[in-house]
Amino acid sequence: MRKKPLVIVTRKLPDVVETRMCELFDTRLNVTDQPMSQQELADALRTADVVVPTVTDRIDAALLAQAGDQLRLIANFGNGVDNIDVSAALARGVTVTNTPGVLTDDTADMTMALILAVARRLVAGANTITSGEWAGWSPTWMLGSRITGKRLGIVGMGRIGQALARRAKAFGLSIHYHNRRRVSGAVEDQLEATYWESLDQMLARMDIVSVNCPHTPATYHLLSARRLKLMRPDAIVINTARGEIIDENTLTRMLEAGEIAGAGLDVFEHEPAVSNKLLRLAKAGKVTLLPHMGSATREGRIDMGEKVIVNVKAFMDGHRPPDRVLPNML
Ligand code: 8YV
Repeated sequence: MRKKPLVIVTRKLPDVVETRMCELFDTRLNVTDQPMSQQELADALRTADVVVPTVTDRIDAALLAQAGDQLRLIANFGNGVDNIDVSAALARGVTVTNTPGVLTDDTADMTMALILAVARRLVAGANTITSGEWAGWSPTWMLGSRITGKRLGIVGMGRIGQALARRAKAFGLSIHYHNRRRVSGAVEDQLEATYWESLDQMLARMDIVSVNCPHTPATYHLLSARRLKLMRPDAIVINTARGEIIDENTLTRMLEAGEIAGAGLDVFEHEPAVSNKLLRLAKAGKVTLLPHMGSATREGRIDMGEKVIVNVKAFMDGHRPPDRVLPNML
């Protein structure tokens, strides 16, 4: 009988996913869920046929240079692959797959939740109750901003951007977007979305800006200091994509100075570190911060695991895995 492939999983996955993986493959799990050190990752790349990493594992070119010839597949548990130097992997003949599609709705829901949380001061309001500070209703207290009728600028109109647009449209926001490629007329019509070829021009006119593009070398600090300064002082910024897409230092300074009204951030430039300045802004009720939970639903994490299994199984059976990451996606 053919030997089962050795699959090393770097973090704890949902039980049903781990059980199925153990049935199908010679699987090494991480029962403690402690993130692997770079040394442990290097050992995994030297031993396994397949490595299943997550966003917390940095698999860069230097690490890949230490991989053994037996390594054939990196099946990322996650949609974004900025934790992996995909070009270096492909150059070594290692296939990379991800888990697109199954976390679209959950991430779009969380983006909408952050828009509402920031505009309507959800966390600050809830905190007045738990801190015992609430002395009763008043006509001019805890006022936020209405979102109905406001302009939402979506940076990145892929699956998640479009899912956000559908939700936001139902909330009465007008939909604007910037994307590398303009989406089809049918999609634009359905979403009643206005395309902005110039990101600069769009940013200058939006009430709410949401980042929904992948982090690639081309999108690193896409919302640079220069671009952030184009935004209106009463605008808010939402990011459920990757921290690196926004110049976080500049955003923080502008929030402190009142040059941007608020922010809802689920991701940070140096995760899991969050700067003291952002923490102070959160305490002051100017920003809502979440610990990278955009896709964190039980259902989503099982679906992501199933995608990983399908990719590994297809690859090991000699087929093309459905979610290969190709150079033109980077
Ligand atoms: C995941 C994500 O939690 O899939 C992604 O790109 O950002 C998250 O929703 C994480 O990446 C899992 O590795």
